[in-house]
Formats: sequence, structure tokens, C-alpha cells
Amino acid sequence: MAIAYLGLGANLGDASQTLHAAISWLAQQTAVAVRAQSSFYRSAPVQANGNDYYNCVLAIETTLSPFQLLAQCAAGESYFGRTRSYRNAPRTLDIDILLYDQLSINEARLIIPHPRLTERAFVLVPLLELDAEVEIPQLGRADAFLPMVASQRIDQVRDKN
Ligand code: PH2
Ligand code: MG
Ligand code: MG
Repeated sequence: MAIAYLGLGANLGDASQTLHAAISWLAQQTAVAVRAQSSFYRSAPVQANGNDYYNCVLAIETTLSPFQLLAQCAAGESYFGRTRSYRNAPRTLDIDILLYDQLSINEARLIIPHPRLTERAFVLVPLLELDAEVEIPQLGRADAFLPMVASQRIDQVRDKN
């Protein structure tokens, strides 16, 4: 059993509703157990366009390998209507693997830890909400990177709506 952190994001359609539904969908997958869920956060698109994003982070336990988990995430994205037109296009659902135990993977299809994890407040802040002491392989404690994203405005959505 591995512990992984997933970053969820949406900025097309009813983004908040999609995040709720996606968490339920993930929880129903036999090889995935959702152990913790951060608040929802709303932020302007970073290096992207369209509506504001809703983001959250999940801690999961899974018996899937990293590549199996990647396939499961892609299946979830498709289930919620994700289409791929151009890089960082508005999307109904994005599910990224942020961390998988303390594993480092550097392959064309999958890079873990997520390469932009430390640069983005919409990932770092909800991740630290779940585990304030979380460590990133090779990089050390995640909270050390908070000052670097302090200028990125994100709003915690109090009631997860
Ligand atoms: N995802 C991106 C690009 N930009 N900006 C915000 N605020 N939230 C996201 O989830 C996001 C983004 C590519 O995956
Ligand atoms: Mg993605
Ligand atoms: Mg992404």
C-alpha cells in the first residue's frame, strides 16, 4: 500500500461540483482509498486562461503502481469530460499525481514529484494543509517553498462549495 497525494483542478463547467464528484468517483475505485481531503481553493489561472480554477489536494492510499495510478487519473479526467485541445487549456478536470510515497520517477509520461509542485500556491497550500511537515524527495520540506509562492493569491473556499 502506497500513500500518494493527488492535485485536482477544474475551471470549465461547474468546477466546484466537479471536484466534489471527482472525489466521490476516486473513493469508489477499488484500488484507491481517500484518506484526507483539503479545503477547496479558488485562484486565477496560472500560465493558462479561462475562468478561475478550483483546486484541492487529496491524500490517498492505493495498491496501484504509479503508472497504474496515472492511468486511473486519466480515466477520471475522461469520465468528467476532459478533452485535450492545447497545453493548459481550460479543463473540466485535471488530476495530477503530486507525490507517491518518497518515490522519484523521471520518465516522459510521468514525473514524480510533480515538476511544478513547489512553484504553485494552488498545489503547495492545500498539500501543506493536509500535512504541514510533508517532504518532497530530493527537495526537502514542502513548507520551505511557501515564501516563493507568497505573491500568488489563492482564496480558501470555506464551505468547500
Ligand atoms: N493548472 C494548470 C495551469 N494553471 N492555474 C490554477 N490556478 N490552477 C490549476 O490547477 C492550473 C493552473 C495546468 O494543469
Ligand atoms: Mg494534469
Ligand atoms: Mg495540472
